[in-house]
Amino acid sequence: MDGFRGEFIIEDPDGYAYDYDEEVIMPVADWFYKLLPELSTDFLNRYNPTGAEPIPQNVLMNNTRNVTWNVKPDTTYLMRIINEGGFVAQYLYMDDHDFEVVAVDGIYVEKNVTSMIYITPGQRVDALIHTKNQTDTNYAFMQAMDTEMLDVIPDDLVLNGTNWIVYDQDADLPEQYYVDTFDDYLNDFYLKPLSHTPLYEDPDHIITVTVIMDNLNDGINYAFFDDKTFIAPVVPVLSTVLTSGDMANERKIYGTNTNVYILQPGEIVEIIVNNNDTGKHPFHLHGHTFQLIERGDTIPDEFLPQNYSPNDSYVPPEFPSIRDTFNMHGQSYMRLRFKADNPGVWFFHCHVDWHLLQGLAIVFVEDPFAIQEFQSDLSDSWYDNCATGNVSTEGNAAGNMDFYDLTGENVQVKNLPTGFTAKGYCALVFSCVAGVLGIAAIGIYGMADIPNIEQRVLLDLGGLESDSLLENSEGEDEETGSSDSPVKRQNTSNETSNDIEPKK
Ligand SMILES: [Cu+2]
Repeated sequence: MDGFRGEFIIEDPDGYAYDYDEEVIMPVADWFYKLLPELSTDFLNRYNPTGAEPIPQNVLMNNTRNVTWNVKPDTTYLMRIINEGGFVAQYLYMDDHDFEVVAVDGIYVEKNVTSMIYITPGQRVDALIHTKNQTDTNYAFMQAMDTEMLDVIPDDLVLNGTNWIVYDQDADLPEQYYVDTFDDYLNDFYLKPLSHTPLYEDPDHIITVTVIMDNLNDGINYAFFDDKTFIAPVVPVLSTVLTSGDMANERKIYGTNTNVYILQPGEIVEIIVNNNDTGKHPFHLHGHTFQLIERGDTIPDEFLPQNYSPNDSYVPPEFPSIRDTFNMHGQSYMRLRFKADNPGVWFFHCHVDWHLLQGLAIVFVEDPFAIQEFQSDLSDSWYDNCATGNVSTEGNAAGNMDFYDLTGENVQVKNLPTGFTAKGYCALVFSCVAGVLGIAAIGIYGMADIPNIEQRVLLDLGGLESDSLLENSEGEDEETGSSDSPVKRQNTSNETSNDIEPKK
């Protein structure tokens, strides 16, 4: 997020599936003026109990602002769009030009023409753009933040960026281009892979998890899958796989908060993610692409989360959309399937970096014995890195060679206590007593007689010299102990009453 990044393009050895004339790489990102260490310290903090994410200040295209993309007329460009940002998804749209989406996350799809692309952090979209057969007009190429992901919209936030498709470098650059709605973006659920890979039917292994954002006893707002937030183990999971021998397929050795699921070779895995949070989450899986079987609609905040119900009749697409980062709507759910055909240790996590910091991750240990077979000899750099970082490379999640002994593992802090603690009861009792005393005091004061009432009325009506009353009323006030009677207030506004000020 702080800018140490570049684009890594893997060419198809068989050549690109669609014809084009020229290729451009167009990364987009959000931009925070402060660096991550400072932002994350303020974010994961008891003084931010709601877990409000830091808000970026700006949007970038091609790592800058106001890009001029010089084009040739009547040319087909392959634009590789990558959201390299850490948090906010973006809408992309152009004046009088269309995107022809041909691939997402490295998966070719049947051509889809759209005027608007929605791209979350971690997603990649390949689109063909045909330039016009003219050379005298330039066009705006817009990017806009998905403001629904922001808790607040500060005044200084730049919500969109204007870039230009430049046919003539001497011609004017137009003003920004407006759209009426952001609802018309291409829905990636309906993208049909060019491979026509059929639906994986009848999953062998169903993993159901629920996303929850909640506070632990340190007051920090964490992200959970069910009741566990991800915390990195003392020993990297891959090291535990490689040093645990026959025990490598036992989930327990990977620790309590590593959120490990063991996958068997060749099985069809279905992940059902229920989102009990109101925010959107772009979920990303390493080592695989997955099929999006079902995605629930957006549920407005005022309604309860809608979890997946296996009893609802539903027919998945014949050729489901495939990619490695799917966006899940707030308070909704989605179902993903993949085949466990790639042994490895694979992270499944939200691609919003803030949510990953909060612990929104699962680790799949896929076919651990195959990993031992194929990868038993890691490179020197692996061991060097671990040594430099003082990270142990053997043992269970706690670094113990007795693999069932997890003493010393990294675990989440205690839950916030449910209900009242002793301190809470004390505070409640004292608050009640103070409240009762306060009401009683008002009652006693309100029922009390007002001394010298007739004289005071006369004074108000100008029928009495104030001195004669003041002598009296001071004496009265001392008796009742009250120094704040309404009558005296009236007197203090009287020029002749300065002599009682010190008493007030
Ligand atoms: Cu998230």
